[in-house]
Amino acid sequence: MAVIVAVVVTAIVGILGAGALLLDRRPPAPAGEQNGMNRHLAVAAILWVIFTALSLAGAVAMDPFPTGAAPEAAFSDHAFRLMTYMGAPILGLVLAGLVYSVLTFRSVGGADAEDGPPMKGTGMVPKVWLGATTALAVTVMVSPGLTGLAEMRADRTSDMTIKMTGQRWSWTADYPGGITSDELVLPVNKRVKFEVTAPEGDVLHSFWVPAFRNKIDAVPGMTTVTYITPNRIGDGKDDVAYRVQCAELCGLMHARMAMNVRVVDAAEYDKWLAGKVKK
Ligand SMILES: [Cu+2]
Repeated sequence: MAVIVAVVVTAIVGILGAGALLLDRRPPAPAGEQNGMNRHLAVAAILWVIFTALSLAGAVAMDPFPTGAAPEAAFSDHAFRLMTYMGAPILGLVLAGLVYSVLTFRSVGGADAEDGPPMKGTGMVPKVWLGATTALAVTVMVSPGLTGLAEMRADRTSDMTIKMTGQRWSWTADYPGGITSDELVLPVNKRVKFEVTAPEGDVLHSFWVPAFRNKIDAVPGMTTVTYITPNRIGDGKDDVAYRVQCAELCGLMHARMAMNVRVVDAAEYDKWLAGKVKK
């Protein structure tokens, strides 16, 4: 699916670029110069296609994500991949222009260091480019941006609620029944509603578990809500993706503002909870 999108995007950019060149109303250059220019553009266009294909191949092959331990993680991974594919033609274009210019137009020997002739006006190219890239950016904001967020937030049901409080520079997890913990233990495959906040007079923090991807701000005196369904057992001691990490620069110990996360099976969760109650 994403590959198809990438190919379609490349095609659209190519067609718009060609259209911009055709619409270019600058007075034609002398015949010899024009032929040279056409050759340069032709070689650069071929390089563009090659570099775009290489970038796409790299984007398809790479696996940049930490462990994903919730269905919600799939949304951001999908959006990340999509935008990487859409960025490939841009990277290809920049590389084509850069590499070709460096190889072809470099000064040789004692060539003079004077500026070239000034360029006046660039025709329709910048306008079409601006229009095309704006359209692409708006498209991504709407889908998967807004549609993905709406889909992710549609399900407001949950099996349990945990209150997360972020304060300089630690997290506290409050479970139902007055249980407080300095470790976030979650039963696998249970949908959790996180009510996230920070004490009055504190600063902004952000609740983020890399394995779940999503972040939500912890705002002093306000409660923000996010829903996660952990679906893979894991422990922050073995995999750093399982940790609550503050994701909003909040002062000196911001980087250390972390809490261990453990996703466990139902029996282990009950055992842990019973141990907490006894204390
Ligand atoms: Cu913080």
